[in-house]
Amino acid sequence: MSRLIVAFDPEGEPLRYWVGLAGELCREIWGVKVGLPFLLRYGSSSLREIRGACDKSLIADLKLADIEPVMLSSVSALRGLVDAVIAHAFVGYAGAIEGLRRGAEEMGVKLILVASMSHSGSEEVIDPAFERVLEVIRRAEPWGIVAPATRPAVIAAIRQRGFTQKILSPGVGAQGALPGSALRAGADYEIVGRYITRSKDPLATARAINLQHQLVLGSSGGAG
Ligand code: BMP
Repeated sequence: MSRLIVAFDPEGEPLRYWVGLAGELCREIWGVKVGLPFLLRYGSSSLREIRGACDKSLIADLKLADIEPVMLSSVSALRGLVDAVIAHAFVGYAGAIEGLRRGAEEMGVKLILVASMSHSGSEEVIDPAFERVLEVIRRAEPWGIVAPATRPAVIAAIRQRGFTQKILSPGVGAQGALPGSALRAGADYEIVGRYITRSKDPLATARAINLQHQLVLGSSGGAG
């Protein structure tokens, strides 16, 4: 099973470019992550085309950070189109993540919460509240947690505190972390965007990352 999630962050390409890329990469990836750049450009119905090209996990990276009913309204708009949504945990449990967790579950959408981010500014506001953010995540019991490949110690700290959820790590490639480094620290999946999507040969790059993952994990980490 591949541990690679490819991030589709468009810069003006036509949708068919991404649909083609999804098909090309499908055998090499665990899933595709799309965010606001993708959804605002192509609309949520475009997700059906991505799914048609590659029936792997589809994650909507909405980075939700709002009151419960508004976050639930966003998730509901993507119901049946995606497998999971990403929300910020720093908004707190009461009135926000508590209801989001319950509502997402009722809609059959997995919830992934951000514990810490990959850019350096995460250390300004989010990381000083790390323990409190983790407390929200502990109460919510989401399916997955986002933690940065750029700071593997954060991933290790989450594992040390006993979290058994899937950890998804962005920051590999374009942001400097080496393929395999987040898995080594305890992550389950590495999220890779530009390093693959802007490379001359995305398929070869994805294969090379999977090879690196196999080296880190042993034979269980292969493509599929
Ligand atoms: P890239 O590999 O091109 O740097 O893209 C990283 C992807 O992961 C982007 O889609 C971004 O929104 C996402 N991401 C991130 O870079 N850092 C975080 O802390 C959380 C993210 O979701």
